[in-house]
Amino acid sequence: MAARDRAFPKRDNEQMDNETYAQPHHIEDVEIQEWLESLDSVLESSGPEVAAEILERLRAHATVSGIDLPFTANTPYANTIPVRLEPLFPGDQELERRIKSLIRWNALAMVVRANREEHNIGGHISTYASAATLYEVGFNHFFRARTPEFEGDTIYFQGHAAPGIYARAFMEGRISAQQLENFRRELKPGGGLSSYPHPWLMPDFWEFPTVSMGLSPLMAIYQARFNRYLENRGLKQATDAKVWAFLGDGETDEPESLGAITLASREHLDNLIFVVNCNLQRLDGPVRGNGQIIQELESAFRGARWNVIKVLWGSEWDPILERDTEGLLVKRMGELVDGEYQKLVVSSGAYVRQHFFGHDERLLKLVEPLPDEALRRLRLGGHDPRKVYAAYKAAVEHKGGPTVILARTIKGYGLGEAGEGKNVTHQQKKLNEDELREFRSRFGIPLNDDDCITVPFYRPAEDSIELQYLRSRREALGGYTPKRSARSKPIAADHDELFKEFTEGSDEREVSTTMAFVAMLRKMLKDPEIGKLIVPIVPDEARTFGMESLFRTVGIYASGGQKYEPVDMNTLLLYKEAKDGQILEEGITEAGSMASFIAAGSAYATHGINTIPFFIYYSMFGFQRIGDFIWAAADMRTRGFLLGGTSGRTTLSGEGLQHQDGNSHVLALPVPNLKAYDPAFAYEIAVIIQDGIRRMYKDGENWFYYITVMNEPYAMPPMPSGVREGILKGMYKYRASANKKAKLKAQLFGSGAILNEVLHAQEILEQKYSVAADVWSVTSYKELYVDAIETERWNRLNPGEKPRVPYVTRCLTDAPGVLVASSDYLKTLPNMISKWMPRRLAALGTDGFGRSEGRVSLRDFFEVDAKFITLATLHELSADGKIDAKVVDKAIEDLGIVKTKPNPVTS
Ligand SMILES: Cc1ncc(C[n+]2csc(CCOP(=O)(O)OP(=O)(O)O)c2C)c(N)n1
Ligand SMILES: [Mg+2]
Repeated sequence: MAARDRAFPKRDNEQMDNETYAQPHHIEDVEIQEWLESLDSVLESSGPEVAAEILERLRAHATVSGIDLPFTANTPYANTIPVRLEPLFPGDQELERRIKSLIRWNALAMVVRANREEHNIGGHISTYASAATLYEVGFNHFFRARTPEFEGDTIYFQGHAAPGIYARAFMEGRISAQQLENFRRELKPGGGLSSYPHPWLMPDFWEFPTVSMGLSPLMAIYQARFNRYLENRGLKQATDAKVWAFLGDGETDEPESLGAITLASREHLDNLIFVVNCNLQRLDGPVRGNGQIIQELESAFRGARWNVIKVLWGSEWDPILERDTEGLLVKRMGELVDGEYQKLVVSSGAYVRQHFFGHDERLLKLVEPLPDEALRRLRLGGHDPRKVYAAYKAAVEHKGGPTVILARTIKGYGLGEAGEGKNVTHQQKKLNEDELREFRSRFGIPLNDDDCITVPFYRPAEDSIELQYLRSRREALGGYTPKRSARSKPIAADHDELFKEFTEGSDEREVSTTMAFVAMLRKMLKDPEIGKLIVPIVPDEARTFGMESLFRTVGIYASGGQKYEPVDMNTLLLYKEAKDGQILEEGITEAGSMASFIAAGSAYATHGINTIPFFIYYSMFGFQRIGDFIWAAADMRTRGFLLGGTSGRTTLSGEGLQHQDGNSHVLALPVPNLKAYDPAFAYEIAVIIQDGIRRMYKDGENWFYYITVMNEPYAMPPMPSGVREGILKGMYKYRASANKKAKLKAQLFGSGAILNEVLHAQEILEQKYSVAADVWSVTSYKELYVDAIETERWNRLNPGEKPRVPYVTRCLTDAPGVLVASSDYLKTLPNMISKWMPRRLAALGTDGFGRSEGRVSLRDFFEVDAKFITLATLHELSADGKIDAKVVDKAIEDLGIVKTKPNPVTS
């Protein structure tokens, strides 16, 4: 340690500043030598671990001593796996090359043919062309299928590579030539293939929708984590199954792509492998023309403690690198920016010699023996099966954390003049005759000059060695993939008993619908059949929703268990984390929580396990923030319940513009398989959840649910008889007017907490204005709307039949009087069903920006409270000529409505 004292001046006070170091200290060689020798002696006596520990401590000491040590998470621009550690390639490389070439051809053919058939139908050739080796090595050697005995690997295929995956399935005999012919034209007779991976459109094939860039990397991370959750909770056997996610290098710019990578390392997800196809290009041009995307990604992933494997150079480079004893070539490799590399791809061998190697005489010497053509054909790592195999093998064997493989490839590989490495290549869909012949020759496709320009699909004979080999490889890996099937055992019970208590009312006790839901959740968690299947998911809002008691009862999932004594150890509401904890407390990430929801809600297909996710969150941060994940969940046929908590623009008081949600029910409209409810009472929630569990998990229907719950406390009434069906269909009469004699009549519609305002208005109208009003609870405008448009369509297509009547129309056929609807959401919700109502509808709602105010003021501001509902009703009666306008004017005064108040829609 004497050496250390000499090398670093002692720190004698906190004020030491740069001046202390102003005179550069000349380091004598002998000084360095002493340091190196002491390290060597430690290495010899105590081994590399101790030596590493000392260096680490030294680094820490240097940092606290104020020494600014340069940091780099990068390794040289070279393959991570050295040649000497490369495993033998176990397959028949030549046969695999031939199979891959045929797949390349068919993938290209389906895009070219589709566009000949129908101009501009689209499709992508270049993505798969660059990724073919990455996939084929996986298919031939790594991707294990799902079998009854083994759950199989889970693979997220890059969306734009879909033609290649179809072309392989064609070779496997799983997809017909007719289907290939109808790529991107699913509606043609005989069916076709969807443009991208969509489980909704191809439920027996695709498992994961990946084409909205950035979603699949994040979903894959949470999927790998959820697999561990299932194991740690004893819901499935622990296996070495892997989650593979293939992504584009351009895709990594999406914030979701890298947004959760620290979770993967924190959770030690060695069941997770990312393969980033680094062709250095995206759609418009280079990903980082002026930089190096691979090095950038390496440092991000290494910084996040991932195992990073770079596969940059193919085997042809190995002998050259071996001759490079001074490390000049690797240095040169690291100097070029990606724009320069892209230029080399499209250039001749002579150009490569001059501009890459010509930089230094010594580099030129290294490649002197090679002709120009050989220089042009120096392969990149991602196109060399041996290098890719080595990387995959290292990845599947890696323990303790996730792996990312950064594989360098060429976008549009093999397209030659038609687009290889060119900026336009992403959208290349047409090849001329010469280009087709060149591609054919380059990949040895057995088609003559005339045949090849008709771009036929080519599949070798059933007993050809290619198909025999391909089949035998897949047999060895358990069968074909991708393949999707819903394979969980349906739940058996109806659970009437479980939900009964919630239909009985709260006996005047004031509770919110959130509290009611949490009480249901608590009870469901105890149920012998579904209890263990429930997956509560919350993004750091459990206390907001009054769920903290669940921490103690079912525990928060923590894969490593709880390593500390919680600060609230001795309280009833202690923060209990456990290896088999049930709650997924995700922290502040709605995207991550949604990815967990997707993993849990699709486990019936991925794992054959009926997990039932309940994801509760601040409703404003749902559709509005992570709408595309919800869309992906829908595509994936995800089942489960989304709970929009603290919802309602005027019901969530105090929070203001950002938090108050009057939007989510409108944003829920476009998701076709999502049922959206805005219930007012506990029994409505009980009916919806019970029925949802039946439909999704017993009858296997592909729905998922959005239910808004609120934090306004009020007495929960018992369930009136005969309303179950109405709750589910979207509306039912909750309270008829007691005054049968009144001449003035009205039908009032209310949803969520606003139903109470409507009930209050009912009283005012009866008592002060002699209007007999019936009150309806509208639980779902979306259900009413969907029923109406479906009925309308049926009638249009069946002109000779007795017309069907939409449910909303049937409800109101004999309902007299004016119609007034109010909700805590945009007025468009009631307005969208008004055309199926027997008369004109007045709609009140919360269009506009929220305010940080109390509930009473908010409802006055948005004009959805009892007095505005009363006013709207009187106004409608006046418009019908039933009362004088003066009565309305007087009412405005009596009700205390300020005519000059700000307009909520525009203020
Ligand atoms: C969220 C989203 N934004 C934009 C697109 C349109 N898009 C499709 S592919 C693509 C470029 C992909 O580049 P990269 O990720 O590098 O993949 P490559 O094809 O090069 O392998 C773009 C912009 C998309 N599919 N999703
Ligand atoms: Mg790319």
